[in-house]
Amino acid sequence: MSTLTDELTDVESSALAELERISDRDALEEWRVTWQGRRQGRLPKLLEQLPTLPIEDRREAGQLANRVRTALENAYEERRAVLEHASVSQRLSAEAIDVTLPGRRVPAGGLHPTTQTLREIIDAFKPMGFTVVEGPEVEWDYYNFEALNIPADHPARDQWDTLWLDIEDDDGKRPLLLRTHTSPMQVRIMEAQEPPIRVLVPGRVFRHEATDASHESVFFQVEGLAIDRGITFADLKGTLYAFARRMFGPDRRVRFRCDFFPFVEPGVDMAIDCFACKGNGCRVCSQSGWLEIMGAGMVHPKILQRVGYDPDEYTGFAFGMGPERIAMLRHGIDDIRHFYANDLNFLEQF
Ligand code: FA5
Repeated sequence: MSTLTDELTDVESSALAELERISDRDALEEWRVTWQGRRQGRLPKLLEQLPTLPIEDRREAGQLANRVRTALENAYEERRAVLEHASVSQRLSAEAIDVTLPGRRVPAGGLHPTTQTLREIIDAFKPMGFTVVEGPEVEWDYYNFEALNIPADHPARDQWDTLWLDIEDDDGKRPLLLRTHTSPMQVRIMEAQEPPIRVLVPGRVFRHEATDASHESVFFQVEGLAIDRGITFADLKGTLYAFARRMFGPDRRVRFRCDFFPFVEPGVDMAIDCFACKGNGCRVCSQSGWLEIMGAGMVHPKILQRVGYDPDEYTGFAFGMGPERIAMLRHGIDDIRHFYANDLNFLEQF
């Protein structure tokens, strides 16, 4: 009898002392198995001896055994709660967010300067009734040259160094190329619809050129076309003048000089007075006081005839400009190659 009660008291104090020192959940589980484990636990092993005691000792030993078992169970639960709490607060402090730290910046994307300029050009023409149409970048020789009064042996082809594609249509008569300008869309639009026409055609064009500070081999153009009864050169001038003032400011002066493009007659190049030096001559305008911004002219009667319009009934004008060159003028950019070099130091300025 005395041995079992001694052993029970001994188990109680040893187990509780050991429990005090436990600081993690694995050790706690080990403790539970050692002392309380159903088969091999030290307390259950002692309890197995109870029925072997003489009947007169059994009651007292049974009460002690119950007390020890309850004490161990309570102590175990208490320790488990303490450890649980510690691990939660440990985790919370590990995951804590310092709300006083400055936030991380989300890098914001932006529109490419060419896109911004294209949109501004379009916005300047919109109030005058122009709508936007796009066309194919891979084009037939026919639309890029032939239909624009530039036959195969015409010297004007030299003006547009062309990237030819190694593909032809079935009868080998219509070679394909990467369009050298957006003017082919003039013909495609006139073929597809009747006047009145007022369209803008923004798009990428390609030239087999060595690049330099003002020439890219892949760049953008915006074509404009207006066809109706009674359109005169005065309309061309008035429209482009209104555009220049919307785009470059109300004080702009405009200059038209004769120029040659086989698909217009007469043809002009249009310049605005240099906004950097107000026409006095500076680095931006190469000391000339003027900035050339586009080619334009009255649509050639032969082209009107080719698409089935009567040139005595309908007339119109067309123009074509390079948005990168316009963006360069407006922002003082000294090299067109910055536009497509994908350098964020450049792009983030816009
Ligand atoms: C043309 O391409 C004609 N299709 C424009 C036209 C349309 C005239 C309708 C008459 C009627 P040009 O080759 O000059 O013309 O190019 C027009 C504009 O594109 C130029 O004023 C310039 O702003 C831009 N440009 C031309 N070549 C380059 C280049 N290599 N890099 C960047 N921009 C260019």
